[in-house]
Amino acid sequence: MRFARVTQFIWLFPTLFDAKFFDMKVGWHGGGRMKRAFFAVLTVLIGAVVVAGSVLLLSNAQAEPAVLVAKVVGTAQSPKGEVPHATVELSIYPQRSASVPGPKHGPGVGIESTDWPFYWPSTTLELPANSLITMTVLQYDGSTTVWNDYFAQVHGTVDGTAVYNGKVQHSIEADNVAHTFTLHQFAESTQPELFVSVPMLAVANNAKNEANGYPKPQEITFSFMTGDPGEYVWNCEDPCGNGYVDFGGVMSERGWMSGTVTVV
Ligand SMILES: [Cu+2]
Repeated sequence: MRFARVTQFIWLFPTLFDAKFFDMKVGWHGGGRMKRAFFAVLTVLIGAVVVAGSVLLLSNAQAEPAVLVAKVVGTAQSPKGEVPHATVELSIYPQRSASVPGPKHGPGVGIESTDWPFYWPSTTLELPANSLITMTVLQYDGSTTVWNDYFAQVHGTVDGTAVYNGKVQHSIEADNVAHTFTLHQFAESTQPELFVSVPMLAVANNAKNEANGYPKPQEITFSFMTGDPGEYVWNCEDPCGNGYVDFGGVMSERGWMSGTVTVV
């Protein structure tokens, strides 16, 4: 939309820069060569400003937190033998605070965005290929009942389980889900299929806040295997946004409840 606004004005430039039009309006009668040079420089300068402005507007609209690169910590035994082992640490906060500034953008989220939950410090993840990935999530938010019990179950991890505060489980109660980490994408011929979905256990809605302004978090750990390089997306499948059945707002916002996973 913003880009369209810029392009609406581009057609005006030939009229404005037409020498006759310019002479007529401001009565400038310099030498022909000088005039051509002047308009050539002016056109290039305005073109540069238009391009720079468009790039700025577009990149701002799609602004993303910095890429969070998984940390390779050694090797691990996996169903595929000994492979690199990498870890990723994320948190889920119910709202921003002085200690957790949260995402800086959010088109469509608006000024109310301070009260919306988000994954932190980034939703743009980069994982090593053909590796065992262990994700640890500190989850500080309360529950919003998941619409589909499937997303209260653990899918796609190494043994189909996740560890909740030290306890190994295949699922949690549907009304005790705060969010999900659901990694997916249609498999294309150039990349393997990768599907992982883990429900994030909710903090009790009456839990007291600690000194940092958040309640004691739930700790969720799970491991899965990556295959060859590929581009994937992930999102939360627990309705924590607004709009139609609460799947709007932050649910569809990268930097909040949606993101990308690049396997390299
Ligand atoms: Cu969510």
